Amino acid sequence: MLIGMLLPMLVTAQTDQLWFANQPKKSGWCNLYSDLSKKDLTEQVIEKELAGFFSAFNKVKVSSDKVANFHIIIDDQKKDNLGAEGYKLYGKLTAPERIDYTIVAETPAGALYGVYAFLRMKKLGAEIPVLQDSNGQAIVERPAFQVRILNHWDNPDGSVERGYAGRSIWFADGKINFRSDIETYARANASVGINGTVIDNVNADPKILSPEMLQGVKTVADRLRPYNIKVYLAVNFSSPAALGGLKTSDPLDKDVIDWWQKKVDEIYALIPNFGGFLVKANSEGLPGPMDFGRTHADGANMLAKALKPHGGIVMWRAFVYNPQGGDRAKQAYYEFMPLDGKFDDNVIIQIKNGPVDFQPREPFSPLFGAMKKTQTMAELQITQEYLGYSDHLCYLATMWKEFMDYPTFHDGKSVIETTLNQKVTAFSAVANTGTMKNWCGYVMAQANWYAFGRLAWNPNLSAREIAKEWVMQTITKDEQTVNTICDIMMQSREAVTNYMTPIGLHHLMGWSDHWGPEPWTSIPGAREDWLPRYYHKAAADGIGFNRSSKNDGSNAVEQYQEPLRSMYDDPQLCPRELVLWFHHLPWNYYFNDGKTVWETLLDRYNGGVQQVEQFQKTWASLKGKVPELIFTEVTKKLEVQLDEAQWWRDGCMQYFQTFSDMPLNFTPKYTMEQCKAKLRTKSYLERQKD
Ligand code: GCV
Repeated sequence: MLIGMLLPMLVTAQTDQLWFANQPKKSGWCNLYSDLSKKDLTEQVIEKELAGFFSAFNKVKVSSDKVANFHIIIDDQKKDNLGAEGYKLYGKLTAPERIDYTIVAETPAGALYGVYAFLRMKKLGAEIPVLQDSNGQAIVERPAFQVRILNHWDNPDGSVERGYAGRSIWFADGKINFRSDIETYARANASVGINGTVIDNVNADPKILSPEMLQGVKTVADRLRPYNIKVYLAVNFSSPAALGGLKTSDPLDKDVIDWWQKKVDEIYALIPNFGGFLVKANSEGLPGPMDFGRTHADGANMLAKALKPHGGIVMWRAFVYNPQGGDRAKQAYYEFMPLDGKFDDNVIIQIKNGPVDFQPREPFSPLFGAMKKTQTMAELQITQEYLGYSDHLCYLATMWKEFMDYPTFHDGKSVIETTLNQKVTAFSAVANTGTMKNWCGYVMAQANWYAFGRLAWNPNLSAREIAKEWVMQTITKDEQTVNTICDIMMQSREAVTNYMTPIGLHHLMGWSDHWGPEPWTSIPGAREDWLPRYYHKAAADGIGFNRSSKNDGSNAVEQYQEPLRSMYDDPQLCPRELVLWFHHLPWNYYFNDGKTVWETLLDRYNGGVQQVEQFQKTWASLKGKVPELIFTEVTKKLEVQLDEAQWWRDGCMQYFQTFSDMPLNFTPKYTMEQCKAKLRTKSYLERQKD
């Protein structure tokens, strides 16, 4: 009992240390014998990690049972087929009370991941198998994806597009200027298996490729390399003209091809392990091959050919839409499907999870599985652009798992399976880091970074398992408290969806800053597909976007494989959670549970608010059981979250009521006028301050 009470106090709540915060006291001894050469920088990281964990650490020269009790074996023969980043981990009883550990890998990177797995298991109190002989059941792990990569939307001036945790961790004043504690970032990534980072915004500044900037990028690459993290750059397609002074950036122009080739060679001379390019082209006003009458494939392949001799790849984004194109949700499919099979083998098409834009809930993008002769990868968003910024507790792994595991009915594969078994495999997410001391602006937002890495390594892990791992490493190991926090985390995304955009509503948020409810927005001259009314279509006759095949619907359902197509096409069969995504329904339309659309909306909006109230109560019960710093931070953030949940409910339901003319069943905290004024008074930039 006494121990139980003391435990939380022993925990140091250094949330700037991310999931290394809740470190156990050092104990035990480690005499490390390693096959890795002393000069290997990864070897140095391994030594540092082990020395930080054990109370006595030595390097030994002989792998003898008497001396070494921790062995790192590099398996040149590749007997275990571990691949470039896999590892095998086991313990062996070598004397009574003495277990020696062995990590086998083919590369230093594999050994590094083995060490992080060992440390994680030790910290979680998990059993490392102890073998009688080396043929027993060791732990053998290989990452599911080759490229497990963060996308930073950081600009050279130090701002972060959709960043809610301060300024850029990479840039300031037009130059590279990374956080002095960047090793914490590297270590955190490596510990969950993230092995790539695109350090600049996809809305790329051509200057990123200037010689001065590249010198800076090299310093970043050098710092991350020991942690097996490669640097990639997002590039602007018009760089040959904008930076190189050429007359054109046409991908079939010989001078343009030469320019890119020289630029790529220049990069590799500085950064031999450079990963490649990420490209946003012909999207949201950015230049691209279509400006020159060429295709996405022409553009991507031209860059791919320049990178190929060095082993680099091109991640070409499929986030494209234009106001003339009809239903925005259909456009990426229209543009990319005709190009299926036309991309080089070091090009991979990077597709956002949903067909619109990282909304709290979307169906999966129909491109997954449909592009059968093209390599594809998913792009998730860790930064909570549409999910309450770094103010709302919203554990995203449940959303990602829903997406990843969804059946596409293409060759019997789930969404995520359609991106495996390719020559190049990758999994990406938009980072939520910034200069704030705790990196993410909210300790609970760190869990999403952690979860992305873990899922990129192993998509079969469950959201709850990952939450548990994270809580135990970050907050507490007390079982009951861990479970309580996990319960909140597991419900949190559904709560956010309920009070923001339930049953398939989407894009109701504020103009430009994407914060707060603004279904009423009307900006003179604005693109229709940037306004909420384009998406909710609330009117006297009902609400929702008709994407069905009937009654002049956009027929977006046709982009899905049967039986999904028929299921989405019928409002009674369509999952309730997506029904207003695919259907425009009368306010008094009855679902088969006997509730109308209006009643269901009331239930969900009220339910979301009540869920946050419940989170508050549950969290309050943890006082004294979690570190005070974290207790206070979450308490304060939940107050903000509740207020904003009420704001969302009040704003949306009172606005919809102007069309439905049906009664509310709650007393709003805010009038319509107050809902609108709130948006104007609380500045988004203010909230971004460090
Ligand atoms: C980086 C959305 C965001 C933009 C972002 C874009 C993209 O539109 O609001 O900030 O730009 O997606 O993913 O390219």
